[in-house]
Amino acid sequence: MIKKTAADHQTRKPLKNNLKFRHPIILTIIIYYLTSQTSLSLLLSSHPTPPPIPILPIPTSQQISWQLTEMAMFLHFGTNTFTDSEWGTGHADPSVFNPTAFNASQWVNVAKDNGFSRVILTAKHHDGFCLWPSEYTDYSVKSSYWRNGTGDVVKELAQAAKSAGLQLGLYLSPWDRHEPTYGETLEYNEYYMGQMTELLTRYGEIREVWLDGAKGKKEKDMEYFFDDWFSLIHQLQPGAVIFSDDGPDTRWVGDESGAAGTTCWSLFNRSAIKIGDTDPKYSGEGDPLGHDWVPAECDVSIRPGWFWHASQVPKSAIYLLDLYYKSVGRNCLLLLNVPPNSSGLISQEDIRVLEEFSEIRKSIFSYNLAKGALISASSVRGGPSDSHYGCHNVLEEGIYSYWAPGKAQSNWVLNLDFPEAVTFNILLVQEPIQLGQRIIDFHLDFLNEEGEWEEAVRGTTVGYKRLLRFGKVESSKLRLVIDKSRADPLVSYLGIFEDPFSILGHVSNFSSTSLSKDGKPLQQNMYHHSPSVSSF
Ligand code: FUL
Repeated sequence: MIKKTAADHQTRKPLKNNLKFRHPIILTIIIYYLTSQTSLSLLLSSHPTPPPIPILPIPTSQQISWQLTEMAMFLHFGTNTFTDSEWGTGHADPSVFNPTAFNASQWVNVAKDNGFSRVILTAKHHDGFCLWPSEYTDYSVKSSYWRNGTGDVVKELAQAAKSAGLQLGLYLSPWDRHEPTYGETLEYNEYYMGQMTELLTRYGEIREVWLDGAKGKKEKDMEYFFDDWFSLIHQLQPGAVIFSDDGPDTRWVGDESGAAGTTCWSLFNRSAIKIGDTDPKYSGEGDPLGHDWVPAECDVSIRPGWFWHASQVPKSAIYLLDLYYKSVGRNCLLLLNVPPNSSGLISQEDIRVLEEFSEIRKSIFSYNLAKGALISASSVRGGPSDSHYGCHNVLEEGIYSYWAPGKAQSNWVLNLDFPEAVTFNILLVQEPIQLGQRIIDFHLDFLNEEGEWEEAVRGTTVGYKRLLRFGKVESSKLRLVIDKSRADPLVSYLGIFEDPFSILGHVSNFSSTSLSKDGKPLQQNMYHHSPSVSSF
């Protein structure tokens, strides 16, 4: 009989114990390896790594839904359309308002067919004329000949937008040059809130309320009860975002040219701004140290004026493309004004430009060249096998899937390897803004013919969407490098495109002309505000 030795017993012990007792160094090495991969918990339990902690401030669900719409169409329409003016005096006879071919469905279809998911109407502009039959004044459509005084532009637009599945926004001008109570603080605030209540309770869902601080220089002084207005709006229309110089939900970008700063944070300090007295640089760039989430909206008109004037022509599609890069491509919403004419329709020359603009965008952005690349990352949150945060996510459109690097890394790189060289001049980067805006500095490198990394473009801030244009590059290897970030950077979408339309440095040459029906350039007349008044 062979006697079992202590050593024999030891060999039958599980490997774990064996190692524990006989090879503590090996065990230490294994534990070190597992923990250094930050995936120990994943290996021991089958739970995935949870998402990173958001970095405050973060957007509300209304702000996210607003941002996802990217482009809205502004509709300036009213007595000014018929009197060839911009800032009506408030004394135009209501009978001038008579759009003989009015058709709100045409407006909505033009918007929808050309990529706009929201329309915003001047329910009341500074002249005080109301496009709906307000009970608080006679200065409205009910005193016009249009539809024998029974018409309601807001109602017809609301119905048309609803049937087409478009969101509706309304502009109710605080400055009112007709209303006799204007200047009496309490009375006018009551009047304004009464009108706001009519607009927000009669026409179904309103997704944006737009108000500004514009006012002529020598006009009556008065205080607006903004806090009361904002509370009322949120109470009556919880799904709406409020636009003003300081938000609360979306801020004026600080100019009316349709362009944001090349650095553009959705972070902002509302307390730093007074409505009607903005600092264009602060509003255009936002504030990396801001405590409030208030992304910017870029309002601009397709024509020189906000209202339709027979003498004016629209900007060119190439000019609008430039604006798109400078607004949507800089983390903002583009609010493009397309003023209906005096017959009550959007003019054919504007429609032609919008169609061309839409075709151009489709032809540039319909194919993301990055989809043909093999993508790898410097690290992945949860380890290389955690598919929740893998770099493949950056090719899935939208903001809800994203690449996240491993925790506590100092270099953040996404590599793109193409089977053969690609030619491109546009970079698109998106962040999952629901987790906060993070990226501060980034750049794109390509491997040049000498086999060296060369910088194609460098940028500051990403946010919801960042588009960068640069000179054409041909290469089969690229890398996106995040140089600086407020927290671990997250990338939800990465795009590489070729834009044959934008000739850098030449875009503004297209700004003053547009093509007429016969293809001849039309001359654009710049509209100037009357010298006695100033625009905000
Ligand atoms: C400004 C107004 O003064 C202009 O007339 C226009 O409505 C523009 C969108 O906002 O504040």
